[in-house]
Amino acid sequence: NKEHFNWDSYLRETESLAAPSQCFRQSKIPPTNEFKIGMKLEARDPRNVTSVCIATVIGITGARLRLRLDGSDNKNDFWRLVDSSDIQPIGTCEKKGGMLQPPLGFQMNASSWPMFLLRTLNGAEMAPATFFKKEPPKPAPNLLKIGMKLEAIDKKNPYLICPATVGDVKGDEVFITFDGWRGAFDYWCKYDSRDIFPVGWCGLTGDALQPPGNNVSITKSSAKTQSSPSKVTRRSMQSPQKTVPIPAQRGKKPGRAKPPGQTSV
Ligand code: MLZ
Repeated sequence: NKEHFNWDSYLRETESLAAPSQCFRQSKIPPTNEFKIGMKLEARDPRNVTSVCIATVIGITGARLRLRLDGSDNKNDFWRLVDSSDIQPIGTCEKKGGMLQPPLGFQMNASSWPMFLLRTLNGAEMAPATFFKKEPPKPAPNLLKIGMKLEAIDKKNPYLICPATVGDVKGDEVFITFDGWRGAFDYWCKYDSRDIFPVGWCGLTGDALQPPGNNVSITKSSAKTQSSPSKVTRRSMQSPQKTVPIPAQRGKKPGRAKPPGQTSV
């Protein structure tokens, strides 16, 4: 199941087009990730977005950081791009007249927060300001179109970036459908979401792009489609665009024609 996923052949096999990079709120050249594990920074609490908390870098993946809020548990890790506006150097909050807050679910008595904060920051390795990159601007209008391919974060498994297709567009909202997963992970988001990336993003950042699932047909953006009842029932229920079944193995090369195998994690 470690077959290498290749966008070029996948786009060809699915007769689909990659969404141009201007569609995304991502820098054309991904920001360099200079962070090191153990470094501390300030981060907006994802579960309580009015709070700015202390976070520790506990993992590095491509242009993203795996973060854990100090004083929280290990079940609520989250991932942020190094050019996310949700993170900033230690001291930023205070400089702006704000106060660092305990994370939602702070594991100690609330009264011990001031001392906890002091001890947490004392002797901590703080990520230098130069490691934080400027968030790219919003692209002007929504240029994403139904059928375009992209890479998107699986919100149910946010460490995963997966091949996806624009399933629908309504104004500034786009419906992200995950190739080969029968709609189970699909979601609506704004076109300028930081969770969606152009094709090739993971290749550039070194993040691992998941292969598509093999649960359903490949979504195809071209108009032609077959629709015998058996094929129709295999279609992704939430995918409005035309689909074709995964081609059967061609010739003698086993597995070449179908999308690379995926792991059921
Ligand atoms: N193996 C896990 C993760 C699936 C990830 C799908 N991403 C679009 C599961 O089956 O739930």
